[in-house]
Order: sequence, then structure tokens, then C-alpha cells
Amino acid sequence: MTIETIPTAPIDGQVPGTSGLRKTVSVFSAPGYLETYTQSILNAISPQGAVLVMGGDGRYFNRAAMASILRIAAANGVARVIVGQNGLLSTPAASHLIRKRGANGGLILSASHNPGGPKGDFGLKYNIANGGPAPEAVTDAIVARASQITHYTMTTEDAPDLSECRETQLGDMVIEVVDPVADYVALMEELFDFDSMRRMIADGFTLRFDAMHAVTGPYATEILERRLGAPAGSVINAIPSEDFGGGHPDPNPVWAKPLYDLMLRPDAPDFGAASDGDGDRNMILGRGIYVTPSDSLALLAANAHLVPGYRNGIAGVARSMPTSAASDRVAARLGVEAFQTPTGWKFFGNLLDAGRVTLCGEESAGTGSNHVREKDGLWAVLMWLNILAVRKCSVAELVRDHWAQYGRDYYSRHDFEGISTDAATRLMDRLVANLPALPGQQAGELTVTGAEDFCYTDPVDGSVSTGQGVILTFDGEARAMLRLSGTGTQGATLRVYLEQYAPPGSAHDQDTQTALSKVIRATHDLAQIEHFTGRHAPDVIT
Ligand code: VG1
Ligand code: CO
Repeated sequence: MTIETIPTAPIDGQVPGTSGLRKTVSVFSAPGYLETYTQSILNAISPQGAVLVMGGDGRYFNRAAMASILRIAAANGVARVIVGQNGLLSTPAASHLIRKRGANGGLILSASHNPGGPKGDFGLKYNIANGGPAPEAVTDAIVARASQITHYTMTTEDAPDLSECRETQLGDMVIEVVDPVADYVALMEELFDFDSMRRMIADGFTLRFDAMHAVTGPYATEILERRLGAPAGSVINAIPSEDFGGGHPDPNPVWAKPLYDLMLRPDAPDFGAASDGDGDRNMILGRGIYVTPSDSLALLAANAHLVPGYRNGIAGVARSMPTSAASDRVAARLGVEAFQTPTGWKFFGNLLDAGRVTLCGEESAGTGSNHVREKDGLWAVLMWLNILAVRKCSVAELVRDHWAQYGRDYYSRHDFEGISTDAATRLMDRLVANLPALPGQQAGELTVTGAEDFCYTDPVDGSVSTGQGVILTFDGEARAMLRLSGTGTQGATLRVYLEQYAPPGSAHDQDTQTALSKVIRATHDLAQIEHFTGRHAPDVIT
């Protein structure tokens, strides 16, 4: 094996965000960019003799990037790389493979829900041996190495083709190409009662799953159509494409509008769902009803014991700070712990490893459990189907029954996209500076009862993460959260999260934006959103 050493230098902006390093394809594919970052990751771990998993969501630049990463890995003494066939692995499947094979870590090539194609985005994320996204201690080490980098090394030999499941060598390194679907499906069969779901479908239960031209197509087709017997065509947009069919693979009412519109029709299927680019997000719908991700987490927590994999109950529930309090109410009734973490799945890893929680969720359509260390879109779909098969009711009945018992947390996220980084920073800085003065202040028709710059101390390892967003609480059990996105590649995105609790016995069938109108007005007043962003209304409402 011949190794070449290529000089390089630290590159501005090579700092991972909420979920790995995400940049436009044009930035990531510039000469030396991917190579410099890959070498920085390897410099932060011990690559010699390591076993790594690698896979991606099939987006543009995955292929070329994998070929370079393999050459760098071989030159750095990595012993074995386990890769999904054709480079494909959904993020949860990659997490499972790392755990199952006892790998030292994994490289996931995805920009998740961001658009793909030559003009779209690309991303690279390092996961650790527990299968989860690198925690801040590791991402900080990668940043430190990236800021001192002087060179990277690569084999001169080309990487092999990844289209056949087989073992090959690149220098001394073994490259093992595996079926991306098989191990994941086997894990799902351990957790869920496939027989009862199959019976429900055979008895006429109908479903539609939109894979959004992204990585979950092959997984969903195998599980929902082949194993559970849903008719062919129940999974749509099932072939992964490099540009996701020109779409935006983000499963929410805005970007998965065709499915959303279908499900609100009277002749809709019984159940609808969608997943994102890399298969870790989920959107759940029933005929005539959209289930907010925050409600979905709460419902899954309340019903998990009906599913074989969770029949002994759950240890606790964790949610990200901007996720609604609905799951806290379930945890309280179950008498288990509830945690509020910063945004991003990496903050759930320690709680899951320590057995403090079984279920985790984020308002951004991420739900998961201790079966892997990533959120998992198809897992959430199967949780719903298994629960429906046991409860023998519709999605709408299940949700309404939950609200009747626990009350409803009206919830919505307003995104102000593509605003200048400078304006976004000024808005947040001013708000944070004003926080001590806010409690007791009147904002529109509401009174501020609390104002906090969210800081998280990990209950397991004691690590502290500051500046994780602002939480405003109001009288009448309303809450607003504000933070800047850490996954975008253009300017800044201000996320405003809004929540209003309606206790059992109160009106649970209002329009969400109407139910939130007071907290929306109060938040606009306090944060001076229009003044700083120049926008009166958000670009995206989920
Ligand atoms: C967004 C979501 C966050 C999620 C992250 C990664 O981050 O808000 O909840 O964990 O994306 O999800 P941000 O910083 O843009 O708000 V994924 O499916 O893009 O890996
Ligand atoms: Co994703």
C-alpha cells in the first residue's frame, strides 16, 4: 500500500453544529475540504486498528466522499470499515450496526432533512461506540484537531466499488459491504408484534408511508409491504435518489404536504407517515388528524407497555427543551423520571446508556428509544401501528382519549429562515440581556412568570452546556422558547416554539394557531421579532 501525505491547513467553519458538520455541496466538495475534516475526526479518535461503520442517505456527493474517506481511513490504520451496500444506511440502522458489531464508531454521510443534489447540502457526522452522535467532549476534540491540522494521508490506490455485499481490501484495511436493511429489520422484529400488525392490515387497515425519495424507501418497503403485508404502493417515493426527487425531505405539514393533504380527506387511509433524508425523523397522521411530534412522544410513553419490547414499562422519558411538556405529564402519572435536555440527539446518549430513560423525543419529528442511540423514524411508525393493533381504535380516537386524560398541549414551531446572522445574534443577545427584568412584566394579554437562558447539566457525567436557548413562561400555562438553528447552511434561522396547555375538560378542538395567539403576540413583543428580522410572519409553521 502506498500512502501519500497531502499538506493542508485549518479551514474556517469546520465546526459541527446540532448534528455533525453541514455545508453546501459546493463547500464540502472543494478540494481538500472533506479530506481535512475527515483527518481531523480520525486525529481526535484512535484510528489504529479501529472498526468503523460507514453509511449515508444516498444524497449527491455520498459516493465520491465515501471513496475518499475509505482511502484516508486505510492510510490511518483503520482495520475494518463496515459499509452499507451502495453506501446506504439510514441513521438508525447505522447506530444499530455500530452497537451490534461492537464497532469503535461510525461515519454518517447525511445532511438529514436538508435538500440534496449538486446545489443542495451535504453533511458528515461522527458517532461513538454506543451508536450515538459524538457528545460535546468529542466534537470539541474534533474542533481542536481541525484547528491545528497540517496534513492528511490517503492511499494512492482507489477504493473498491460498494455495490456488492462482499469483503475486499484497501491496503491492509478490510472493507465489508453489508445489506443495509437486514439487521435493522431483525431488530424491529424483536421489538414489535409483527403478527398482530399483519392481522390488522389483513383485516383492512390501510396505510400510506412517504419515503420522500430518501433512505427509508428500502426499509419501509421491506417492513410494511413485504413483512406486514400492506399492498404494493402503500410505500410511495420509495427509491432513494441523489436529490430526493428535487424535494425537501423533511416530514412535516409543509414539506410533506401531499401526504398531509391526503390524510385530511374523508377517504384517507387509516394511517399516514413520512420520514426524512436519513430516516431518523417521522411524521404521524391519522384520517383527519396530524399528530404533533410532542404529542406523539407523550402517547408512545403512555402506551409503550402494550408493545412487546417495552412490556415491562419504561424507566423514564427525556425530551428536548423546546418539545412540549406533554410527555412530562405522562412521566409524572407513570411515576418515572422526566428530563429536559438541549436540542440534539447527542444529549440523550448518557441518559439512555445509564438506563435512566427508555424513550426520548424532540419536537422536530424525532422519536426514539434505547434500542439504538439515534432517533428512528420507522421505529416510531411501528410503535404507532403496534399500539393501534392492540388498542383497536383510530389514530384520532387515541389522540382525543389522551387529551381527555392528560389535557392538550397546543404546540407549534415558527421558523424565520434565511435571516442575517448578525440580526439573529442581536435579537438573541438583547433578549438574554433582558431576561432578569422580564418576570412580572406584562406582554400583550399575558404576564411573564419566568425567563431563563437554558443551561443543562448532564445528570450522568455532570458536563455543562450553556446558552441552549431562551425559555419564557407565562401565566395560564403558556410557554415560548427561542433559539437559533444549528443545522442550516444559509444565514441564520430563528426558531420560535410556542405552547399553551389546555387541561382536561377544557376545549381541545380549537385551531392550533388560534389557541396560541396570545403567546405568539407576547413572544413577538418581548423578542422584537419584527424589528430584528424584518418579518411579520414566519416562513415555515410546523
Ligand atoms: C434540528 C432540530 C433538532 C434535531 C436536529 C437534527 O436542529 O431542531 O431537534 O436534533 O435538527 O436532526 P436545529 O439546530 O436546526 O434546530 V436531523 O433529522 O437533521 O439529523
Ligand atoms: Co434526520
